[in-house]
Amino acid sequence: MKLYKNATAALAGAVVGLGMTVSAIGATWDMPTPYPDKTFHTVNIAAFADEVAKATNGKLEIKIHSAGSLFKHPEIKNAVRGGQVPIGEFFMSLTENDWPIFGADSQPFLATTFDEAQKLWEAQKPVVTELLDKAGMVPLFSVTWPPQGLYTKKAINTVDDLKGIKFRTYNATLELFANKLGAAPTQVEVPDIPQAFATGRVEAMITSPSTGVNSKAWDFVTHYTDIKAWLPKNIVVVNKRAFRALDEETRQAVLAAAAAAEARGWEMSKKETEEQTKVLAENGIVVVTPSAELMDGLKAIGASMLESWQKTAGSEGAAVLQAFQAK
Ligand code: PCA
Repeated sequence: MKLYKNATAALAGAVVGLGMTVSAIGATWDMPTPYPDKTFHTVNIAAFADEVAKATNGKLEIKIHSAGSLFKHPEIKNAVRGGQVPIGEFFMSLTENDWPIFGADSQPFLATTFDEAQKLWEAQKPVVTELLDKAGMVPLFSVTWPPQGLYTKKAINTVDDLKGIKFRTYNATLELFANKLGAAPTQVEVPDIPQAFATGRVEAMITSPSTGVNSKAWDFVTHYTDIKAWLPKNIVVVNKRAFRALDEETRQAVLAAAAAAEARGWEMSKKETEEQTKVLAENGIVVVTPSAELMDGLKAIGASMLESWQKTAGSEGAAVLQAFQAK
């Protein structure tokens, strides 16, 4: 049960399912997110929540529960879908087993620059919106992570150097990639990365400079190879019924704050790329430009994976790829 902000609200208040409190004064939305507070995505969402509160004069408050503290990351999508919480954030490609289109941004070497990532998002957006709509959700905004690089305990010159290594993964596509490399994949959520390395469950990972810095990667790896493999995104979605329950003015305020958050988030991500790569180097990690041989090997695997993804993603996948390539 919630604590009301004041007695008036308590008298007029009603709890409308877990995670949403409504009163004469306004509503409070509980928002689960998967990543720790210092993550730039979480910082951006905090700014979004502030903006919504200001624009609505406190009529809609969004209370962030970061780092999987309210719902574990893999449960967030269904928590929003089922109305247990009105709003939430998740890693888009985590849902790719249900919705292959959500995994387009994690296909190795399909979109490897911010510009391409933006075009891919524009191509995905109509299909993503439709799929979410059918599931009773509305997308609010999506922000990319910086390009994904390779963290290891030794120099990696060819794909063969990755054989047999215990590899931290975060979605089905990365798991497949690791398997194709001959590495041994294990799924680990971001808050658990340091411990997974410390206990030897994993020895290498592919992730952004941001997540490398947030997890203090210098404590457990020595090399960062800047392979710019893909730019995966997070998405913030809202439950359709909860959204419709807002008055028109509040809805418009949420949409305006969401548009601002998307633009701001992409800029933050660009800035992070350079700044956080520098922080890795400052803390003693050897930042490496990948060899042509390594990149050829990785890209060959990526090409075969894209082929099988196209089969799984069917006509929707073809439409997204076509729209992406047309841009
Ligand atoms: N950090 C998140 C997703 C992609 C990224 O850069 C992670 O490592 O799980």
